[in-house]
Amino acid sequence: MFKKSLLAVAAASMLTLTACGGTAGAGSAAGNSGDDKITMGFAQVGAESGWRTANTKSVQDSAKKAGVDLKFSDAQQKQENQIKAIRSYIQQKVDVIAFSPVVESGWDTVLKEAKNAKIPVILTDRAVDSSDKTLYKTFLGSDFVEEGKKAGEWLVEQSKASEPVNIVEIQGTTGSAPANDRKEGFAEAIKADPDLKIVASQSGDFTRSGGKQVMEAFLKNNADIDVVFAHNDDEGLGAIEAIEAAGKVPGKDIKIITIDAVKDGMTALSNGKINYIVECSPMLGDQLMDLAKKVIAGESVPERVVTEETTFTQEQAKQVLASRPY
Ligand code: GZL
Repeated sequence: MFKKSLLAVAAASMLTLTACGGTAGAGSAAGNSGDDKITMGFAQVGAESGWRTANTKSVQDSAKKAGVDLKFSDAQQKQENQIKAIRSYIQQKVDVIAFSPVVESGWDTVLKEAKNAKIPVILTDRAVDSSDKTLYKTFLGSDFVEEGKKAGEWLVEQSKASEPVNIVEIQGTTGSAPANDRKEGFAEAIKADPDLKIVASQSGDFTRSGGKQVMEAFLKNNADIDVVFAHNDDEGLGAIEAIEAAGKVPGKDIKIITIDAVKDGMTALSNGKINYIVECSPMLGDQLMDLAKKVIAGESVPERVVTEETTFTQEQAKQVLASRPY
């Protein structure tokens, strides 16, 4: 709406200028209420984890702060719901569409519809595997391969003694960019130490209940588990419940490495139940609104904007826990 009213104002002003040499105000020439607010359609994955909740809050708070009119939808982790939401934003003629694709593939058709409607799309948090880079303006989010690598590198560093280390992996949502890339990065890093072996790997769908169920199965089928690599804190917290129910001590009998660094994860880390967390920042809202304004104004934006992130040991978690914003 913002972009269209701008074009309408420009056209009308040209007419006005030609007709009477004056310049019409935005409101009167475009025939709208002079509303120069940007309207963004945001199709969120769902509310599956503490990370997602923090990400939703960041997007909503930043939209308010930036004066962006935000239309928001929660897809309950279903791709068809995200596609429906994007189509409804196209119908509503929003100025820009932003979304976090729940899985990497199956987006070309709906993204082509947005392109044909001349509505720019910004990918935030997760990426798509489309070969057509003209279907979106930019990607804002983490380097998930790097996150998986950091998790694996810590384990290689910790496992000096040359004895077999049995690892079970609780993957994120099947087909999602973070699950694919974290798996890749972790496997790449642990190749450095042949004693480190992934003996089981299954998706917990980035949820606490999923992590608990998968860990219960791992404990039943694997007598000797030394390490859990969970693709997010929520799965790691579910694994802790299963490990304790099995009478073992999480963080000691079975070491746990996770990714995200949300409050509940950092609390478990500072209490010694998790051993290491790789940060994945959900606070993408401000950068998203800034990119949206640039895209609508026709300014060039980087193809990819990677977020700054760090890692936490148990000691570091104790120091920063109280000041963590989410
Ligand atoms: C990562 C994000 C992942 C988080 C999970 O950027 O897509 O999805 O790691 C969340 O906690 O569910």
